[in-house]
Amino acid sequence: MRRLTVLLMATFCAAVLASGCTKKENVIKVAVVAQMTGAEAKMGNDFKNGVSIAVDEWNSKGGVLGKKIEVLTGDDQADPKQAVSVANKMVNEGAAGIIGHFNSSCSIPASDVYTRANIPMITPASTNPLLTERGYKGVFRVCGTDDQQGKVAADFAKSKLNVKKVAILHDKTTYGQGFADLFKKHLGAAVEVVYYGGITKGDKDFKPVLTSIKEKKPDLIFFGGIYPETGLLVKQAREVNITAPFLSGDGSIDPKFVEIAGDKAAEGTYLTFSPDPDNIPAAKDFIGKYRSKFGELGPYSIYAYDAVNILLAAIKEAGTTDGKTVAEKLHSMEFSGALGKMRFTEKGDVSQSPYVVWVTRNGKFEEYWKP
Ligand code: ABU
Repeated sequence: MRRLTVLLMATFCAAVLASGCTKKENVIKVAVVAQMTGAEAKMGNDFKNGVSIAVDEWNSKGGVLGKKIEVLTGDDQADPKQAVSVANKMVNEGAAGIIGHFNSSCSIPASDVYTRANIPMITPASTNPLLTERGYKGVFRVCGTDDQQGKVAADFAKSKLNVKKVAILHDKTTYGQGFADLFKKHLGAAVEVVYYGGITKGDKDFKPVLTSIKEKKPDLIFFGGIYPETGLLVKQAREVNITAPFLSGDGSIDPKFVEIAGDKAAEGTYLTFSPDPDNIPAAKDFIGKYRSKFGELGPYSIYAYDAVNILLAAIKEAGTTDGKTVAEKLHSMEFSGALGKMRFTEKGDVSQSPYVVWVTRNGKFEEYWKP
C-alpha cells in the first residue's frame, strides 16, 4: 500500500512538472523594459500600454507560431545599473525579444546583455546615436536619433528664431548631454554659446544656475533632458524673470512637463519631436483604442506599439524565436505599422525619422515649424 502511495505521488509530481513544462513551451514571452516607477514612470507606462494593446490584438488572433504571447515587465528605474540587472532578469525569464529601454543610458548597457544572450531588442525611444553604432546585429530603434533631432533644433534656432546668443544646459546623461552637444555642433560658429553646463537629475532648485544664465542675456535657453527637470527649469526661469524662450526635445514633450512648469510658464516653450500621429491615417485605429483604454496618448506609446508588432511579425516570418534568425528577418523586412511604412538600416536605425518643432499653447502641444 505504502509502495502504491509513493508510486502515485511520483506519478502526480511528474504530471505536474510535465504540465508546467508544457505551459512554458506554450507561450512566447516578450519583455517591455523601461522606468516603470520614479519621476519618469509616465514614459515607461506609456510603453507598457502601447505593448499591451498590440499583444492583445495578436492573442485575439491566436498569438504567434501557434502560441499565446506573454508580456514580461521590467522596471529599470531610469538607472543604468538597474537596467543591466533587469536585462539579466528578462534573459533568465526567457524573453524572446525586448521592447525597451527608454533612456539611452539604460538601453546602451542593457544591449550588451541582450546581445550576449542572442535576444533582439527594439527601443521605442532611445535616441543617442551610439546605441546603433557598435555593430550589434540585434539592436534596433523605431525612433530617430539626436543627430537628426539636434540638427532640426539648431536649424530652427538659427533660421526661425534668429538667435545670436544661446545658453545650453543638459542633465549630464547619455541622452541629455549627447543631444545638447549635437545641437551645439549643428549651431556652428554663427551662434555664440554664452553658457554651457550640466544640472543634476533629481535636483529641485535650479535658480542659482538660471541666475548665472540670466546675466549672460541669451536669446534662447536649450535643455537636453527629461520632463521632470525641464518642467522645473522652465518654471524657475520665469520666476527669476528670464524671458528668453526655451527649446528642449523629445524627452520633454509630455503633459507632465506642463503640469510641472505650470500652463503660464510653459506657454511658448519649443520642443523637437516627430510629427503629430493624429495626422497619420494608419495610426487612427491604435490612437482610438489607446484613448478609450488609457486616456491621452504618451509621446512614445505608438512607438512601443509598432516596436512589438514589428518584433512579432519578424518572429512569425522567421518561424522561430531564435534571436539571430529573428534579427536577420528584422533587417530584411518592410513593416506597415501605425506610424506608416518602416524599414531598418544596416545599423538598426529606421530609414526615415522626420523631426519637427512643437510649441506649447494653452497647456497643449501644437506642431509649429518643420525644416
Ligand atoms: N529620446 C528621449 C529620451 C530617451 C533617451 O534617449 O534617453
